Amino acid sequence: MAEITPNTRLRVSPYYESTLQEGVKSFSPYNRMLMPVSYGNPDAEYDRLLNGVSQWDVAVERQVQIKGPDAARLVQILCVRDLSKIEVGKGKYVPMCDHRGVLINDPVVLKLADDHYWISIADNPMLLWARCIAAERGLVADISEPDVSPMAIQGPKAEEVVAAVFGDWVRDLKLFWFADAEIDGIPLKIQRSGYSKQGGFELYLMDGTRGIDLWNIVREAGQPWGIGPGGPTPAERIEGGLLSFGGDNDDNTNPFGARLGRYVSLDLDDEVIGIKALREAYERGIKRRLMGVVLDDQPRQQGHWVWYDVFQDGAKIGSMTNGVWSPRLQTMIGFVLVPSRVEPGERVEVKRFGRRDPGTISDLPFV
Ligand code: THG
Repeated sequence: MAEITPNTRLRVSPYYESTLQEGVKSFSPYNRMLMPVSYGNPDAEYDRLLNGVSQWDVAVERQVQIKGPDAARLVQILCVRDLSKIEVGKGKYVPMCDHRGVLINDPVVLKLADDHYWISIADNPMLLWARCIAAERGLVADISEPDVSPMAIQGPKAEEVVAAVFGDWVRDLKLFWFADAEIDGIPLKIQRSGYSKQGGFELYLMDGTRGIDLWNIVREAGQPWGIGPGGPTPAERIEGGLLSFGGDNDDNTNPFGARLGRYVSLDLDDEVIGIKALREAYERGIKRRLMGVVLDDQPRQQGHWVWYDVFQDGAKIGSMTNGVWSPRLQTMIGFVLVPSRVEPGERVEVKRFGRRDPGTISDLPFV
């Protein structure tokens, strides 16, 4: 097997050595970094996430820091969800669009101060985008990448572990609320967040030289609850209906089609990028949207990550954007991008491996 060489074009996470020690078996490229996605035992990793606690290197959730007199205005121009009422110490899940209203990111936005924000991004180069927009609009803000590397602690026992390390106060954090903390001189922010439906926290490490130390502290503290390594878990997030930006959308998908319509504020000022296009798209009606599909009687198969053609009554109507064995449904499931007229319960066929496998459209989430 050939190897990939991390370098300045493929940045290594501060937790990289720890993940190697834990026996990471598979990485996925994301924001020009490597995200650990498996440690070789997918069933154990899924089980820890659903029933225990799992420790994830998600430093690929890179931060775009926006600071300065026009910071709040710039962040709102970049995001199609109303952020005017967000308070310091809180965050929101927010779609970002281009001028056509096409989804170009779905970050968590954190407000650190009235003139200071972090945009915790999915896979797309939003630092360039933010700088470009700020310059073109003549806005005064410093836009940079701070030394910040999130680690996620996910699962029903995550709160026990994080409280054991940092104190019971973390239990009072509501979804996307965050606060400063320190352990062994390591500066960080703790937020109730994470890319799973099982609940948990993210520790935003603010000193990249201390990644291994932080990893070990959490690992040690988590022993009583059987903590172990993991990463964003396709089966769990697909069952739970979470969007994987870049995987489940294409260059024509708007937030409505990606099922993020509830995070769009259509009455925002026209200066917000994409909002005019979204108002028009909403008026016209949503052409295509993500739904679920449950395939009939399929044996457990390897997840597949190419888009497969979806047929109805012999005609191609859309694409299956992901597919995975569902431990909770005990069959193969996935998302499909199909015309909005297609309703739950309708029958379709998915062309995979040269066959057409029948399945039934389902609403999301699956569970
Ligand atoms: N954490 C942080 N940054 C991130 C992610 C993260 N950046 C990239 C990527 N993940 C962005 N995608 C998501 C997708 C879903 C959620 C968060 C980030 C999420 N959704 C909840 C849900 O759908 O149930 C809650 C959304 C709400 O209703 O407000 O949490 O994971 N730091």
